[in-house]
Amino acid sequence: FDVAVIGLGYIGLPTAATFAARGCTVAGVDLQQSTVDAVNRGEVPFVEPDLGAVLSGVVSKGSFKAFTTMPKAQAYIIAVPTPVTADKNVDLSYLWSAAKNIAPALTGGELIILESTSPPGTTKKLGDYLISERPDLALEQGSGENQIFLAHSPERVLPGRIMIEIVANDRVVGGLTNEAAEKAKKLYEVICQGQIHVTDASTAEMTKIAENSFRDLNIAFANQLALIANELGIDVWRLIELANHHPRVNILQPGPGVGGHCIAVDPWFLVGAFPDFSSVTRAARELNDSMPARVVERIVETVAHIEKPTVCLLGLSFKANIDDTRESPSVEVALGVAEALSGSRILCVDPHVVELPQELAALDNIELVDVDVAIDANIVVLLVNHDEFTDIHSRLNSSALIVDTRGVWPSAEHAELVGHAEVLSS
Ligand code: SAJ
Repeated sequence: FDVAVIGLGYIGLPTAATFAARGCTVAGVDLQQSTVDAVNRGEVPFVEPDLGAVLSGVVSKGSFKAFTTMPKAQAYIIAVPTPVTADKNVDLSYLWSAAKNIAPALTGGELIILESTSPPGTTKKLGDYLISERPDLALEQGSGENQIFLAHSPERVLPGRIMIEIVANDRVVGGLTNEAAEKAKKLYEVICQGQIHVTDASTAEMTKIAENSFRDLNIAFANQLALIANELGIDVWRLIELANHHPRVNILQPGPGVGGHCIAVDPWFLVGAFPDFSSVTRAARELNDSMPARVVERIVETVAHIEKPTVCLLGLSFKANIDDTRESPSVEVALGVAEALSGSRILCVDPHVVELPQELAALDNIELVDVDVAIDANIVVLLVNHDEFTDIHSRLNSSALIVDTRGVWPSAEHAELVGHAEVLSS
């Protein structure tokens, strides 16, 4: 194969399909037999616009095939998860398992690219690991036929826009050697229409972590403003809108917390590696992590006068217009409300989600329902700004209590905590 992509998830599968669509012969590798089977039928096991059409095209053309075992390839792209553990330490077990499987397939001359976001120094560790498994190979420039080429090229695509951004975005490519970086650049030129910036591996690793830590910090600042605006009785959305008219200010939006596998995870790589120099990053992370509990508190306070209120939660995914509920602040809010209001019915609505995530399905006072069933609840909480929810405001019962954590619905008279807690009429 020209390229083997290891990890057929949200990043690996689109990457593999895009290389195959651009004329490469591509192998996809995943430990899950069910994922491999689905992919070989041309089916995408998650929701991502436009991926299905590209995948079924390359599978039926025969330029892409998935395996559970490691094939031989000229280039290996590693796109496995690099999550954090409960105590916020990086878990590189998927990476080491991929590396263990790649090592015996190498013959010398291969390019190995780490795409997974990783703490600084990981690409070097990966290279050293491969050489420890295969002492007949070498990393150093000028080692001849036995040389293997290690590079880091962090993915930067936004879920929901992956098939566009994988081609259009600029890429950063960092090599353990110049030769490795140049080879990686050449490979990405096959799919990438953006600029490809060449650097060393550590800089590339830090670039990705800096981008996501910056976004987390900016969202934390917005959330901090929401808490302060609540104390002042002013509208945080209006406040941010006005501040953003300044030519050099661009504050992001407050919300019920930061979810997903990137922004809520990657800053911990910095904190873990450099605890003495990352107090700002840590504070931002902790503030964002505290938001779901604050939303739960707001909901509980708002319905305090109602016995066994019915609660409608709009949105379960971690952000708008996607189906991904992993690390979703909405799921945390639902769990918190279910615990705090144990005698109540909690009705979750999400047009993109077909079944309750496991941790919610285990509870007996939570249901996933159609919006028409939930709309008459005592309190309606907007957690995700899915397009489908934009106009629901006008259909709500006039006595419904509303908590809008995303600032989507018409501005309330008083902004409270995160967004508006507004009594339409009482
Ligand atoms: N969020 C807010 N307020 C905002 C923006 C986002 O509360 O103003 C929340 C979202 O609701 C969500 C979370 O933050 O819960 C993260 O969403 P996101 O859209 O900011 O980012 P992701 O996780 O979907 O994708 C990010 C992107 N990184 C940056 O924009 C710097 C993407 O380009 C990366 O490729 C991706 O992380 C990744 O894989 O690292």
